[in-house]
Amino acid sequence: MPRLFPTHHIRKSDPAPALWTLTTLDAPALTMKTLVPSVWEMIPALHNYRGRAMYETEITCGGNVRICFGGVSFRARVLLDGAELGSHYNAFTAFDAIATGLAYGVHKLQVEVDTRYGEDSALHIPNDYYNYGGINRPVLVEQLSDAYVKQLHVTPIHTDDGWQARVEAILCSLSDHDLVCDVRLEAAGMMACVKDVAIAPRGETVVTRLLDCPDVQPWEVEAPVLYDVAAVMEAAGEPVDDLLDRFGFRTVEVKGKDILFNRKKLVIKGFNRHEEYGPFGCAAPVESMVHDILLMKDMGANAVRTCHYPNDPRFLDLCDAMGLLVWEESHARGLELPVMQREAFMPQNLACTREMVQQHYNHPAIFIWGCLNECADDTDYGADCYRQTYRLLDALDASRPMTAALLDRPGGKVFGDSDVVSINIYPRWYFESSVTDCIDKKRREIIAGGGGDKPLIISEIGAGAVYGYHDPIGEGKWSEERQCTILREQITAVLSHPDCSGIFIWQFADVRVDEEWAMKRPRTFNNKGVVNEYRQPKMAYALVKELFRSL
Ligand code: ADA
Repeated sequence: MPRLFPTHHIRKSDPAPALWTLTTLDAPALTMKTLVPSVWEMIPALHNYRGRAMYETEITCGGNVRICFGGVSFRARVLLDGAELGSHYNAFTAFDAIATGLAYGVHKLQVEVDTRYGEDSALHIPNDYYNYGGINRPVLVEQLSDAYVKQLHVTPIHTDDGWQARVEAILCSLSDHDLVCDVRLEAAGMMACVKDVAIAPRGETVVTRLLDCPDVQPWEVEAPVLYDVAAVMEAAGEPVDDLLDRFGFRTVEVKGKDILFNRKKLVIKGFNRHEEYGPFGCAAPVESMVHDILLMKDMGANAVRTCHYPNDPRFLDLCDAMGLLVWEESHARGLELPVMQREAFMPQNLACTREMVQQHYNHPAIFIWGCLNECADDTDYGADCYRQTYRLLDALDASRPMTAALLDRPGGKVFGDSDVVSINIYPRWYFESSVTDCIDKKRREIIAGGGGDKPLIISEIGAGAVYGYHDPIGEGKWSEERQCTILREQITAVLSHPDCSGIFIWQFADVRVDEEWAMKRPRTFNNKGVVNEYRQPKMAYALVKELFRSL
């Protein structure tokens, strides 16, 4: 996927053409040129379009061609020269489609995109954010040899003698014959050569080595030191393929009620951030990602939560490079029991969770995995879904803790099942209670539910304000003054509570919501941002900056 540094020296990997032709397949009928990546909601006639569209372009290539999509929102069917090559569900994870033995020349690439809600879509439902349509993340066209590095994972390990890196590469064959190759695994300047690795026809082989890495610096928020990791394949002395990435040396542990980052107690001062920017929707330009990180850090934040889905790897690259911890979570928000019981739910939830961890494993900034925000954890069926998802997370990555932001309601059944308990609370906004009383009440429920000995994160807390609406006398709801008064109590209470490991403010920026939510959401936006959808600061910006920097 397009990253912010080179990921290949050997493999030929180019961006797909930027201009595509979009044709709607439902009313209103429209054919026009558009930019990829983008969402069709920025086209005036399609501002509220929910339906299907065909995207079309031409690519010049041949041999083994791998087309990599960073994200298509939210159902995709890929066709090459009219024949179906692959399909994918979910806007927020990458996928590929591979054609082998293609004649060299110009080929027609089409992607049918579909945003209609339906029984077969359990994760994209009308929600308190907007489900956009389009090819929302970049597309790459790669030319592969008969074998390629499909995945490269590196795990930093801290021992009494210093740092090690466990490097694991998955090598994949596109050939009908047995292949043998040599593989070089490199991390932080250290290297291991593995000779004569056999890959079965159309099969995969996993190669793993543990490298001692002396003289490396740890990755810290204040000093985010990154190192290169690579897997390079050769056959008969000739280069075949390579995959490069970046990583950092750091540890994350849960000890009693604390989260330890590089063995020091972590206090989270974070924001919830939807990956969305003004008219560009969920195809947020990379420039806005840098700007968002600068704003969050300016306010004194050390962490961001990617509510409620995996983010663009370029945003994660920036967090790695600029020093912002990430709670990355798989896609789900507020799915009640009937949605969780849909046939599609668990396969889609587990697929998204698997793709997230596999694709983003190396980012040192990610310190915790999240899943299933505010789903039906108070039911036996729902609790079982949480447990299955936790089991998958644990199997995919034992090196990071996991959690889920749970809804503030009685009867939670999974407090004891995650490494960290996280809870979303809105005292003073949705109900009247002092913030401290609300946390104490929640703590009692968590203790009763078996999670009292774990760290507790307040994963959401906040209040709404319509940008520019002032009421200094009455501090009416939706005024910037009211938002400040509530946030002041919320942030102060959470950060001074002895049982809390930190806070993620809901939310960084205002986001568009689905029409179904319009009656509860002025402007059809969730207005709890401390900046609006164009990043214009509300009064709360200065308040958060004052509190995050002083508490
Ligand atoms: C929930 C949810 C968020 C948002 C928030 C709110 O906690 O997780 O997505 O909807 O409430 O604004 O009410």
